[in-house]
Amino acid sequence: MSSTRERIIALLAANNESYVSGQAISDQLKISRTAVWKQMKVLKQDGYLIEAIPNKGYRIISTPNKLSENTLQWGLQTKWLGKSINFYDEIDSTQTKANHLAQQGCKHGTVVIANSQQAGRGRMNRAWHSNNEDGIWMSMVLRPTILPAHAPQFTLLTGTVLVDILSEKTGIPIKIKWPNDLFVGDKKVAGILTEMQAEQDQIHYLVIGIGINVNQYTKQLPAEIRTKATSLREATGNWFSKIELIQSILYAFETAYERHQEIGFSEIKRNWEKRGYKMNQNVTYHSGNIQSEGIIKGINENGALLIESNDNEIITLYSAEIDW
Ligand code: BT5
Repeated sequence: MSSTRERIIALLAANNESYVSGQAISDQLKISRTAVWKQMKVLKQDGYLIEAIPNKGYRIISTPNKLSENTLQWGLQTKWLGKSINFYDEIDSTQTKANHLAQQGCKHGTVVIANSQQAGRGRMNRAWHSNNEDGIWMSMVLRPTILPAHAPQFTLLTGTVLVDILSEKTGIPIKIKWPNDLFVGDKKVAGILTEMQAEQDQIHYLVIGIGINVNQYTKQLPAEIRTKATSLREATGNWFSKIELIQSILYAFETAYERHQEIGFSEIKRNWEKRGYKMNQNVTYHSGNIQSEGIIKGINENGALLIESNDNEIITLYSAEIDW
């Protein structure tokens, strides 16, 4: 269930250029006129430029998607994650910036967020299309005390957190395609990029990058990914507040991270396996030059994918091409 604030923003944003009367807001959201007025005041304090004309109503002048350090901090319920937010209107890549900050010794829980990225990247230097203000592009610096071999656990943890928040906010089923893609149906809606600096038995820092297509339409995406990608808006027809989403993700991530520190990986494994794309289904995979078939059974604590081969053997895949 979304908050009153979120519903007011959604209502005003849906009406775009036209005014929505205080009475209409009060009726639709089932809150008093005074409550509407109070919410508007808070929204203005929160950086929204709202025009209020007597006998006409309210409309948002400045883009409701506009993020800032203030709008992100306001209402953020975390203890340590995002207490330091580095916000950029435009940046090459939040991931690159977060790596630099981490090298300079920034605190555990530092977050870098940008409205748009000119050089967003995925794994193996693949491009991540994010030169627009309609998605969430953010990176988190973490300094966990676990073995470097277990770092992929955080990619899996992030996947489960994102699936839970995005499913709750959108009401649509979302799955995690191993290791780091979020899928709505057969289309990618978000990606996760985990990078780290470590020695043999110690992690100096992890940077977890999250990219989510939120309010763009597929036709705004480059031709090469248009048929393979989707956004929350495309999938639901609804506009979403990026601020609310980011705050929910940060809070849920912090909670899941602390739980992981406390009880380890077993719960994440179970959660992930419930949300895994094509779990218990047959897939073809290529490892080196060899092509085989098997059933996806789950993941292990190193983040590897477990596949049951035709002769009932469990195969552990760390990196393999899978014909999804
Ligand atoms: C990923 O890589 O999916 C990780 C994406 C991480 C992006 C975040 S945004 C914040 C932070 N800063 C950064 O610079 N990066 C992180 P990978 O699994 O390698 O997938 C890359 C592939 O996804 C590309 O080759 C395209 O096929 C596809 N792709 C690119 N942009 C996309 C988009 N906006 N939506 C859906 N698919 C996309």
